[in-house]
Amino acid sequence: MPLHSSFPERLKGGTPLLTAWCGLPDPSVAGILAREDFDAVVLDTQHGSIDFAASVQAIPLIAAAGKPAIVRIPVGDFASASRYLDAGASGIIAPMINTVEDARRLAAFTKFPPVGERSWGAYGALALTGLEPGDYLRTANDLAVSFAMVETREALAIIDDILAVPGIDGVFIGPSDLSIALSGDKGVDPTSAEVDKALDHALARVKAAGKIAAIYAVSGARAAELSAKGFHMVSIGSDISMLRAGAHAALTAARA
Ligand code: 3PY
Ligand code: MG
Repeated sequence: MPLHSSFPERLKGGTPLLTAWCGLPDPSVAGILAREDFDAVVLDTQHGSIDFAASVQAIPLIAAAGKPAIVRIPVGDFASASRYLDAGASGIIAPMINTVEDARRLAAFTKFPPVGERSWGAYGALALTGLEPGDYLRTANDLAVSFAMVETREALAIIDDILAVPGIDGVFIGPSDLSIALSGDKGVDPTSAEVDKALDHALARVKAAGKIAAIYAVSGARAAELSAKGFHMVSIGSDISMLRAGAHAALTAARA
């Protein structure tokens, strides 16, 4: 039985999944956070300092905690998406998908033929899933989730076209970049009323397409609001922000 065969199904199951968000360079951070009550762990190789080798080490640590690992790739680095899936990632988040061509390239690198053009070599994934090569080839396109990030005005304007690309399983909203774009590049406020309005629109379009809606939340409280709106997956904060918040709380208590 594939380790995380239930992940794409659980995403659509009605209960929002909450993920950790890791960018610190040591894979043990992701492995440790996977032991908390998160449903999955995201490795952020776009803005985090975690690199390819550390991410590939983190994936089995996350799997050992019984959780799916999802990797955010750097902008346009679609070739690494295939490599993370080969290593056993259960999902890919691709930032700045602003054209239908971007979405097609993401699908090409994350899905096997006939949907895409992913090349064979999923050795880590075979070890983690326990599947025979033929069974993995047959099921892989449905085992891992490909998220196109919508975080610009351009992407919002063509969200239906992005969602219509075969192999794109869902949309992941980047509310910070979106807030910069919607403010006319004047500021960053991922919880602004303008962003909320855009989120409601994007969420409705994703649901109409029958696909998965995911988003980044700057805090646990914001994650609760976004879950209540109906997002299927909400990523909370980051390892650095949690470390800082923990340090702040401990020092405030100690100096009280
Ligand atoms: C954004 O909010 O722009 C993101 O990419 C989430 O980290
Ligand atoms: Mg962003």
